[in-house]
Amino acid sequence: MIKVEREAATVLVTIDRPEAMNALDVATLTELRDRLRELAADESARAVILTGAGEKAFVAGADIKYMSGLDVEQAKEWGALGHEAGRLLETMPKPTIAAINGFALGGGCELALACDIRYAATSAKLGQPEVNLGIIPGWGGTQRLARVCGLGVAKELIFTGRIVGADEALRIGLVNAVQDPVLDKAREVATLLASKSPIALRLMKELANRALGGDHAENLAAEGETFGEIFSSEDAKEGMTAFVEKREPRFSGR
Ligand code: DAK
Repeated sequence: MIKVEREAATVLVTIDRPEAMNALDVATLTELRDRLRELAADESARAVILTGAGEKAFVAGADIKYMSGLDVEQAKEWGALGHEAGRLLETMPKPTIAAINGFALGGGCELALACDIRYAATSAKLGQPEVNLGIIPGWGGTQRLARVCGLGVAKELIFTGRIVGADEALRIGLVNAVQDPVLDKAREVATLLASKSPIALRLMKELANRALGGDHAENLAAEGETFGEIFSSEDAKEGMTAFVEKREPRFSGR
């Protein structure tokens, strides 16, 4: 099951399937996709944290027992559902933060990779062990791991299926920071982000998502255009006026 808890403008989404180390079956992944869709459209939610219930796992992957019975068409549908959840985390117009406790393997690591920012507990263990099952990462792992850690690191990890601990994950850039309790760190940053202009955050996320693909010159032109347009927002006026008046800004999202 998926728990959604609001704390002011931040939202904590918890994947809670303790009997299987929070591994994702169809019901859990569908529920996660549906909750993420709602949060993407909900303007009162300004930052989203994704975590796994309990101490042992963020998400131990796609449910292997379920996957073992799939035929080609069913596997493609299963892949598409995971991709949809990942794209929502990656493109929803607000920051998404993975708070990784324990195992984040296979589809679990891929969901974390789809988030904008990743924080890990010292207990975190991350990797793409699909190769050991005779399959490949199917929810973005062959693409996003390379975007986050570089192609050489990504190829080593997906080819070998090697699991890395929190310290190595930090060293290779797979996570942004390691801290216990990891939820405190995620909440602190989510609260900070929720206090910033949601318009600026949305536009920065859109532009940053283009940084590693497409035409560089076009992407820079899009940045220039967007930079100009943001000057029509109340938040831009408020931010710059507050600086001049030596006070804290109050962003309305308009
Ligand atoms: N699926 C189903 N059940 C799982 C599971 C998983 N991924 N991971 C753990 N469990 C279940 C165990 O079966 C066990 O259940 P019972 O046997 O007690 O009923 C329970 O959780 C506790 O696990 P263990 O007894 O094994 O606990 P340990 O502490 O000894 O070990 C572990 C924890 C996480 C190291 C171990 O459970 C493990 O290795 N789990 C599998 C990890 C893994 O390989 N994850 C990657 C899954 S593959 C695609 C779409 C998606 C994907 C690929 C392609 N397309 C359609 C293209 C994604 C693939 C994956 O995510």
